[in-house]
Amino acid sequence: MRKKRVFSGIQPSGTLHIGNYLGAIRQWLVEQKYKEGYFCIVDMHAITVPQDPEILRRRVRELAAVYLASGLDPRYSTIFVQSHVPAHAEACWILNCVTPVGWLERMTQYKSKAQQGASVSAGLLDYPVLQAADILLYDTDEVPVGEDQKQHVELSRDIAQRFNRLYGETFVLPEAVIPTSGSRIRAFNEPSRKMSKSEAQIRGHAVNLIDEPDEIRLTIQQAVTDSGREILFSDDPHRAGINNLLEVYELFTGLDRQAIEVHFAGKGYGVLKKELIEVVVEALRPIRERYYKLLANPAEIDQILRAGAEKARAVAEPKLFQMKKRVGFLIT
Ligand code: AQP
Repeated sequence: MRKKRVFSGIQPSGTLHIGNYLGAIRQWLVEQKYKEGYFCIVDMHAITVPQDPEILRRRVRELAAVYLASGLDPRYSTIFVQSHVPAHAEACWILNCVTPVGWLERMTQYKSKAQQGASVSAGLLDYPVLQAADILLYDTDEVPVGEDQKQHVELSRDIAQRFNRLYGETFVLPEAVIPTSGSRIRAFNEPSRKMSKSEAQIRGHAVNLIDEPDEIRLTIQQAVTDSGREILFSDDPHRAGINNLLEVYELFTGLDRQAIEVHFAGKGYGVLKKELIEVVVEALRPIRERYYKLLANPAEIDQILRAGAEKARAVAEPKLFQMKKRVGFLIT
């Protein structure tokens, strides 16, 4: 029986925060030995909004270092850069031609980003079709992502179904795998919103994966909570700040919710913040240390990315060939 195929990716569009780790990367590590994982650095997605070329190039390597430092092991998982596998762009074009524009205009991420930007690129509208190409080229079964990506993965399924109906069975229908806890880590300075890479440099917004202990301390100490006293998990939007701190505590300690509530019974928010700081500092220390060691040797990172792209191409190209045949391209 073939191993379960897993595909996921992150844009090299900023510094990674604990939301990216808890919502996505942490899940990638689950059973990586027993699954066939493809983990992509989606630089083509990153340029759907303006990027500084030199900074983008640097961030691609940094993101590769984060993947590796977090525990992705190239012996089991394929780590590669999206633009190194041209099949993604070609497949995207073919899928564009079976995707109604109305499907794309309904995407909430597009709508909110289009409102923010002065000029909206065609690439931004097309973002989810490129994502569908990423996923479908690998006959992906599972797509481990945070909650904000659920709609895009569902669209990938819709596009796959439409292509299969028009041209015959070609694609596996992927499933989004969204963690029950940690799927939407909130901004520490504004708990009504999600923690976001593009805002991670705003003071107090996020704990970044490579933050120094002092930065982690400051961000958590200043985290916005409410005027209540009880330390309990809750869906109440007015208590989103405290719930967010508890979720981060839960995920980094691995304790169950009831044990956490018992532990903090009768204690104040200050105690929770103090303990959370210790937990997060210790959890991120080994990742930060490995990250800087890896970055000191960029040639080794590049070699891992080259080998990853070769492995990815070996899977993506035959699939693209099949797509081309199905739609009627002449193969000479
Ligand atoms: N706050 C979050 N909580 C849980 N998971 C999250 N993800 C992102 N934010 C959270 C998940 O991380 C993966 C990478 O997504 P991304 O590259 O789109 O990251 P981002 O932080 O959302 O980046 P940007 O550039 O700042 O995008 P916008 O502006 O759209 O927020 C995905 O699996 C995502 O679900």
